[in-house]
Amino acid sequence: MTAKVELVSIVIPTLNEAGNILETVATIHDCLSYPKEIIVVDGNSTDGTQEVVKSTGFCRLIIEPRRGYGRALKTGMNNAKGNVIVMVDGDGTYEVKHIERMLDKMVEEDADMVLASRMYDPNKAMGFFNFVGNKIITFCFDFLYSQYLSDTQSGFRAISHESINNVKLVEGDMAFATEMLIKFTKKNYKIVEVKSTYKIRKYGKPKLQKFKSTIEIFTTIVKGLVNK
Ligand SMILES: Nc1nc2c(ncn2[C@@H]2O[C@H](COP(=O)(O)OP(=O)(O)OP(=O)(O)O)[C@@H](O)[C@H]2O)c(=O)[nH]1
Ligand SMILES: [Mg+2]
Repeated sequence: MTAKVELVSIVIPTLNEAGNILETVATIHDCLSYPKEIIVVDGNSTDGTQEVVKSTGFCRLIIEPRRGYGRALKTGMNNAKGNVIVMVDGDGTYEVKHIERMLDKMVEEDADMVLASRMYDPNKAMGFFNFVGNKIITFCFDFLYSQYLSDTQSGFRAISHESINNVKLVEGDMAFATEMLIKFTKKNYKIVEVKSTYKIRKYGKPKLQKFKSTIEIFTTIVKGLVNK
C-alpha cells in the first residue's frame, strides 16, 4: 500500500555507462517533481561513469564491486531512505520522464508496485528476440501465478519500501526482477502497470548474457512454484 510518496529513492545500477548516465540522471533531476534522492550503484566501471556521476553534484554514488544486476539493485535499495523506491537502468533505454506517472498511479491505486510496460510502445524499439523472449516468459509467469501483466521483464518499477523489506530476494543477477514479482504475488501485494516506451541503447554494450539470464529466469519461476 502506498498512500503518499514522502520521498522517492531512484536506484540506478551502472556498469560502464559513461555515455548514457548523465542524460538519465539529469532528466530525473529536472523533470521529477516529487521529493527525491538519486542513487547510482556502480560496479567499479572503468569508463569514467563514476566521474560523470560525481560531477553532477546531486547524485549519491555507491560502489558495489560484486558483479550482478540484482546485487547492485539490492545494495542500492538497502541504502535508500525513501518510502518509495524506483529502480531503473542507467543505459538510457527507459523513459525516465514517466516516473512521475508511475508515482501518480501508485498513489491513485494504493499499489505496492507499479511496472512500466514497454509492450504498448508505438515505436516498437525493443529488439525482436528480446520481445519474443519477454512475451514467452510473461505468458508463463501470468499463467502459473494468475497475474495479468504485460511486461514482466521491465526493469523500470516503483516499489513501496515497506513491501520490498518484507520479501527476501536472493537472486543476484537478471532473475532478481522475476523473483521480486513472484514473491510480491505470493504476499498478495498489489501490482499495477502503466504504459511506457523504450529506446535503443545509444552508447556501450549490453552487460547481461541473454541465454544465461533466460535459464535463470525459468529456474526462478519453477523454484517459486516448488517452494510454496
Ligand atoms: N552495478 C552494476 N550494474 C550492472 C551490472 N550489470 C548490469 N548493470 C547495469 O544494469 C542495467 C541493465 O543492464 P543492461 O546491460 O542494460 O542489460 P539489458 O537491458 O539486458 O541490455 P540492453 O538491451 O543493451 O539494454 C544497466 O544500467 C547496466 O549498466 C553489474 O554487474 N553491476
Ligand atoms: Mg538495458
